[in-house]
Amino acid sequence: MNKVKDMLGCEYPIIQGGMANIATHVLCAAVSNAGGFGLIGAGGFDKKRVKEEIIKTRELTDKPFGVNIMLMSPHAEDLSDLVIEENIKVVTTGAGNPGIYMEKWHKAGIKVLPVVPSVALAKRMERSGADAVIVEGTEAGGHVGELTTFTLVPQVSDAVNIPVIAAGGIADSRGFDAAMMLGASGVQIGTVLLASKECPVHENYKNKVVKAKDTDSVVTGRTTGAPVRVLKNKMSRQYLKLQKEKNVSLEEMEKLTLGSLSKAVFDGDMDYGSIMAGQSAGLVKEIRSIKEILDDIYLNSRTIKENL
Ligand code: TUI
Repeated sequence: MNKVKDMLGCEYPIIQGGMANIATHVLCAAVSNAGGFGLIGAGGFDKKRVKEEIIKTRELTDKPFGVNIMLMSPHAEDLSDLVIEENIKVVTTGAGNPGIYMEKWHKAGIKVLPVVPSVALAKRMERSGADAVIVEGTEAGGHVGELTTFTLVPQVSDAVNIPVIAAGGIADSRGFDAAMMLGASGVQIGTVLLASKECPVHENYKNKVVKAKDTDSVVTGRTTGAPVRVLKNKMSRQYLKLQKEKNVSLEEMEKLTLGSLSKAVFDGDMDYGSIMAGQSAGLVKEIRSIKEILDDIYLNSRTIKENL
């Protein structure tokens, strides 16, 4: 018995990260079809686009899947209605507090799994009625908190009574096992999925993840209040340089990052694109199918094989 598998109705307690611009119906359906729990990453998409993604996902899989809502998006409110209208059963959230939507989502029978970067927020989410928390360490890619997965997961596990799903730095069965030992009932993965055959990112992005070594990621924006982990390139170096200079406006910083995720994802611009990826890129050595990746994590896990 596993609380996460039971709650989500999937074969493996492995859920896919939200991954703005990347987690479309293609990735979502591939993860769900491989036994994990796929999600459409709404990112900055509007209601119409996310609805199309939901429809297309349903054409590709009859397995359960969910929607990730990035709460900094200007469309978050619209999307909070869309998931009800479209009879979505699981919502994960990122980059904010989903408290204001919790009641209507629960009335609609939606399970709510917020991503949290601290014990305080995990406790607040439990009080607001969250069904589980996704505890994300700073090893993760994209928008991150300060604490590591290794220290945060056991602290949150001690502090809440709802299931804990560990995220940040997990790319293989060793990470999965470590997370389970720290008190998690499941994991969320993102970076390792970037290097999959099915992932709809530019080949340059996939190859950059495969080539990355342990020290190749960096967090930009820690001092401006928008910390984002990316793989190092000209853009990240320029950003960090500007960050150190006095009298550089936030607008100027934003100009640099504006549209930069799309540049990396769609155009394969590895110099000026924002290559969001986590520290686990250093663990990713080849491009595999999603099925191979999920089987490698779950079927090689000692906690599963030896029933620990
Ligand atoms: O959300 C993520 N990762 C993301 S979102 C994203 S899209 C983006 N693009 C450009 C700039 C910024 C974002 C890319 N990656 N992960 C989940 C996550 N949530 N990490 C940290 C948090 C978080 C932070 C603060 C969750 C809640 C929170 O609450 C603050 C409060 O109390 O309201």
